[in-house]
Amino acid sequence: MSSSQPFASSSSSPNTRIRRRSKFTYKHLSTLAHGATNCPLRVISLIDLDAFYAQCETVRLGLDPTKPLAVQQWQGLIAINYPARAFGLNRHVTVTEAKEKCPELICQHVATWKEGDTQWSYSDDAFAEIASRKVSLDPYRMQSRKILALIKSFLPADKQKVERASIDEVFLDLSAQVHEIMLERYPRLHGPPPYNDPSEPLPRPPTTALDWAADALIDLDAEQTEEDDPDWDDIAMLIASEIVRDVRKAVFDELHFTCSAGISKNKMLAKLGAGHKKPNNQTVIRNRAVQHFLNGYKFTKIRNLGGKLGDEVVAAFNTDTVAELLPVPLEQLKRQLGDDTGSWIYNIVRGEDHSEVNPRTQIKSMLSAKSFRPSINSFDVASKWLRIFVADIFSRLVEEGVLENKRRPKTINLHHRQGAQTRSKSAPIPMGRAITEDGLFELAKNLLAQVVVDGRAWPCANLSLSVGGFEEGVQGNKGIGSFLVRGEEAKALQHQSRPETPPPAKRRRVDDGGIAKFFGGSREESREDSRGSSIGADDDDDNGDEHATPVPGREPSVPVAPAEAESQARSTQTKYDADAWIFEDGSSVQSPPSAQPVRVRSPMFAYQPSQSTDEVKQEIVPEETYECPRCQKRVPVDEQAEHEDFHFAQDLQNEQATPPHPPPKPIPPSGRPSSTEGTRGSGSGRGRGRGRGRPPALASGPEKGQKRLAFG
Ligand code: TTP
Ligand code: CA
Ligand code: CA
Repeated sequence: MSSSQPFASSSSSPNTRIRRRSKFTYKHLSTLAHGATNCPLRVISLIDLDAFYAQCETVRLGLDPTKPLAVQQWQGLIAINYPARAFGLNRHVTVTEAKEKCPELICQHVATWKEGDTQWSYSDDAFAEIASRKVSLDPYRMQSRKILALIKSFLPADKQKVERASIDEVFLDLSAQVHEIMLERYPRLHGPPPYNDPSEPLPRPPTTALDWAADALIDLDAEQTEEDDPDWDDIAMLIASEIVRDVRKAVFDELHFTCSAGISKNKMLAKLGAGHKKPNNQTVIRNRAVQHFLNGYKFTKIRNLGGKLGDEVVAAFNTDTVAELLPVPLEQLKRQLGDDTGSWIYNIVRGEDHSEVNPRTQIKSMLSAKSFRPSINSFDVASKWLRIFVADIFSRLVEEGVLENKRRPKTINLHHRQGAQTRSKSAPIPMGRAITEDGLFELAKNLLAQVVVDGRAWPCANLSLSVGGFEEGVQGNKGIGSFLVRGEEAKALQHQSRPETPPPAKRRRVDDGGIAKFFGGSREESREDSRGSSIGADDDDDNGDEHATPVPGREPSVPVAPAEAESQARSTQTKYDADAWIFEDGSSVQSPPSAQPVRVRSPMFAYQPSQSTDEVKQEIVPEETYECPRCQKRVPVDEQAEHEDFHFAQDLQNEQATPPHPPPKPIPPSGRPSSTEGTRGSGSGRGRGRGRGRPPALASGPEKGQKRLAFG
């Protein structure tokens, strides 16, 4: 499909004689300078690292890059370098199968945190210790950041637009830089336009052959010929391809990574182009080659069409190819897919995509998780994992500038899975003081304590901790006052490392966003439910807004399982959507479904008075019980451990939520509690009656998960 045939210098071609004027105007040229998304001269590139994790390991270990290497995670392979791919290896083979096919294969296991560790490390035994270890992607993130920094340093500071699209991909909008170079090379373009009219066409470019060097050039559309003289869009692509070639060379020379790139008029085409010829190649899709290029594709390979939406379109039109979707009229697409989505698809299969390269893509949440096989059974063990999650998240927060107070998360969330039930607890991260690792750990333990207080915490099959609701640091106008921090808390700014949590009554007011985040948490929880077998994944994600430009008329696609699948690493592969992970779409977590009535749900999170002794008295005394020495209640023998955990949790909470401040007032059942109290959660619902000596249940209602069904 590609050829590197250069343009012929063809001033004598009949076509040229007819078309002496450029298709483009002075106005078009000036919009190029501003990177306007509707500029017909626009140039976008996607750079994607080849076999990224595998290259990271090769570089880290100083190995010969021509030797076959795969990155192992437990018994699966998650990245395979190109020399190994030559043996027919892919992500669907196990380590054993891979070694049979390629005996000299180097299998490097990913770095892991070991239970109780405060730092990840590489270990030869990691693959056998799935129960006590958790995968760390830090080494790859570190390389990713280095590469990104290098790319940015290579491009002119005032003309660059760089969007990190995933751990190993960046989009570049090269329009402004290309514009500058065009004016340097072709001073005639400086104008002014004839009659001072910007809608006048530009002069034709010189008819010299364009040197595409080693680029893979996509063949032109049927009605176009290479004999046609180039127009300014071809020149713009050529200049962009030179820039990208230089960037790739710098990445290789300085960091020893190879990458592939696509260069075209928009993000969608650039992304397809990057995957067109790998490894270590760049593919140029000129405007005159777009339809020819796209016709050969299944639309399910197009960005945003890899998942559910793509499946819907396939089902609706009984085809998965671009070529067969082209004849479908716009009206029919709209009728079957809705106006917005229909128009979007109509344009996409014609190569039209006006989404912006968004340099402000920022992390919205960070998550660290582990599935336990076998399940874990005590607060103690769970705390050790929380310690790891916190260390993991904290190191990412540091990278995010939390120490300098550049950005900080507002909430911390814990998801806990026991059998089929997942429970989530959430709390605000106190403002007005620095976020510390110890402080986060205390908050996390407190959330776990709330789960334990609810009862039925063990055995636990999955724990995940996340922080979210990032906002800019408290600076300038957005001062302390705007957070309603009281005097003594304001003073605490000077005692930045105090980890303890102020009691709810004096916490910063949590805005609607607080509750929204909490709802968000619920949705994330259901997202996990929908993951099926991939629930078992270790997870350690930074969620940004990869889908900054979601498909119109659609909820952003639900993120799919990230890299760290455990034993079923392979099963996640089928669910993987290159657009939707690492920087998965965060918005399903961020935006609450407006239909869900905050007011009705709030009482579930209400702070409960610590003693509601009436209810406790109603407990049923089962036969095999023991008397708890602390509360003199009779507890079923088989629940002794859980009951002790309950006291432990309660102590912990008391420790964290006692004076200097007085405890908050109980919320009257009919009253609408403040959202601060709400997020404090049902975990404080001590003293409720659930019988059999268990920690009593929330007087105001069932578990959050059950209640949610009523509105879901
Ligand atoms: P990709 O860019 O999809 O793949 P790749 O870089 O390994 O190979 P290619 O040359 O084809 O681009 O993913 C980037 C990294 O993400 C990859 O090196 C490992 C990780 N990853 C997973 O852990 N699980 C997956 O299912 C996929 C697809 C990638
Ligand atoms: Ca890649
Ligand atoms: Ca990639």
